[in-house]
Amino acid sequence: YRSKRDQNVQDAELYLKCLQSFCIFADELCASIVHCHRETSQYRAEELQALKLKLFSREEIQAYQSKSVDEMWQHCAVRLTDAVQYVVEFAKRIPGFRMLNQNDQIALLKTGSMEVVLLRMSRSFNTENSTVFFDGKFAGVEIFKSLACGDLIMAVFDFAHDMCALKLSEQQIALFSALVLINADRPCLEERGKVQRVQRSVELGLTHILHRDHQENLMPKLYQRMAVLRSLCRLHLEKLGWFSQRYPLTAHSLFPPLYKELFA
Ligand code: CLR
Repeated sequence: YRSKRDQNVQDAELYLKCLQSFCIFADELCASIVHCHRETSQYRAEELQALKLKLFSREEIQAYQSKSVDEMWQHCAVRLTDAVQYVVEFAKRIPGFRMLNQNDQIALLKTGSMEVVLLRMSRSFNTENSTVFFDGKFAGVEIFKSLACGDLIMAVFDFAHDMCALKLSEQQIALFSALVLINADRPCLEERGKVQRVQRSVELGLTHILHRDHQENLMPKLYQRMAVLRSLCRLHLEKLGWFSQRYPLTAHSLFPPLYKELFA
């Protein structure tokens, strides 16, 4: 009886040790992903908070609305590519991402970078008046009128609104962004198993901080949002296809190379 009891005590100790080292691992992983997110977030949360009252004037809005379709597309493609560049930098700094082979890194960025940009948009979004930080001030949907893709813009704004309602912390956004990027279900992966292992560790990290924040109930909601992100990006690609057909010259020679490389 005694030896059985000793065995149980030993097992329990071992279990606690494992749990402890797992928590240290998860803590370190989270801390490093949060750090990468902070370093590459383009605008700091406090900075955005301070700019909230800077809105475009009626004249400025009219100036955007009277741009031609291809002029406004080009303008937005440049802004979008800026934002994508920060996401690429974020990805490159995630410890697990660097361990993947180059082709898989590119495949993940091709499908995930736009999703993370849209996820990050919720940080730059003011729900009180449904405006987003764009070109140095806060802009409503009407600014994007001349893009001629109102349905995409509405869907993107709705998504930002819904994301804000979850009131995620910067740490939760960081881990969620990493999970959106490192997704073993993406097409064209060469070493899917490796991606899956990295994905699992990020998932564990996210679970860990949600547990710590007593917000485990967020997990299913975040998975729902991932599906919405995927459909938004499909819509973005559809619109881009439509645009390139109509304005092949702009799409071919005036869009930023990175934008073309990732989305065309
Ligand atoms: C995302 C978070 C970044 C800053 C940033 C820069 C450009 C913004 C982007 C955010 C959100 C989406 C955005 C974009 C410019 C144009 C684009 C508002 C806030 C809209 C959705 C139009 C897309 C047009 C394409 C079809 C060309 O830190």
